[in-house]
Amino acid sequence: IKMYTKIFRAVIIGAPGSGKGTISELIVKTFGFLHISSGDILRQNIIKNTDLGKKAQSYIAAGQLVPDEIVTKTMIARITEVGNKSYILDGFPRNGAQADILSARCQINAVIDLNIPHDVIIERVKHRWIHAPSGRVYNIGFNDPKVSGKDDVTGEPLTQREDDKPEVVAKRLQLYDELMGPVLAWYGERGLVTTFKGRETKEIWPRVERFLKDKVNKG
Ligand code: G5P
Ligand code: MG
Repeated sequence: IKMYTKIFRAVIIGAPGSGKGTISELIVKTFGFLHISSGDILRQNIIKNTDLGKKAQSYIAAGQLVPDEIVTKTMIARITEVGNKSYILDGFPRNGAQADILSARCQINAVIDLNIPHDVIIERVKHRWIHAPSGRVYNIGFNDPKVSGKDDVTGEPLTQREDDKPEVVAKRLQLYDELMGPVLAWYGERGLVTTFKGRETKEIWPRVERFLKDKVNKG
């Protein structure tokens, strides 16, 4: 981790369940970047029943986007707080308006686009369990917790996400295609997008790792 000293800012983009959280966790372990996930931040606020959590809950449960002004304020505050550290942004920006605000605030060095077929995603999220306070993600049969139903680090109970119900997943997938198409095109025009296509994290991660090592070393 110590060998990477240049500040690097990446955005990870991909449909719900495409593995943004999973790949981000591997990036954290390998490169020491911070993982800034809008979904994790919102879910932590829901657990703590903060004002933000109260506002966000019904949108998330319905598979809709939380209003821009709420999310943008929260995410820009977090990015500002992080300051001069390398990070990976997961779940933000989520539409053209958010991408505009982000680009006015900081320069993004790379966009990692995970392209996973919908049939794979629909199957995966059925088996997803999370430790909501930390954002740690498990999957039965792929990334099992050491003790069934318990978080590896805290031993606390795991839960399923309210928005992982099949009908909500379908809505999230549709919304993703609608809103992120233009955002990907916008980043694409600026030469920032690298797409990683596949069905499994074990084939995608080595490619992402090589790509980042290359980018980070080149400076
Ligand atoms: P989130 O939290 O940003 P999504 O919908 O973008 O949610 P999600 O569902 O968190 O994305 P992911 O992070 O891409 O998916 O995927 P993951 O959790 O790593 O992997 C999915 C599952 O597959 C896991 O169980 C994992 O273990 C497993 N898995 C990974 N690889 C493999 C594999 O190779 N094989 C198998 N078998 N399994 C595997 O946003 C949630 C909501 O918050 C609001 C919105 O309401 C949104 O719907 N929100 C925002 N609203 C407005 N603006 C924003 N910027 C917002 N950000 C969040
Ligand atoms: Mg996630």
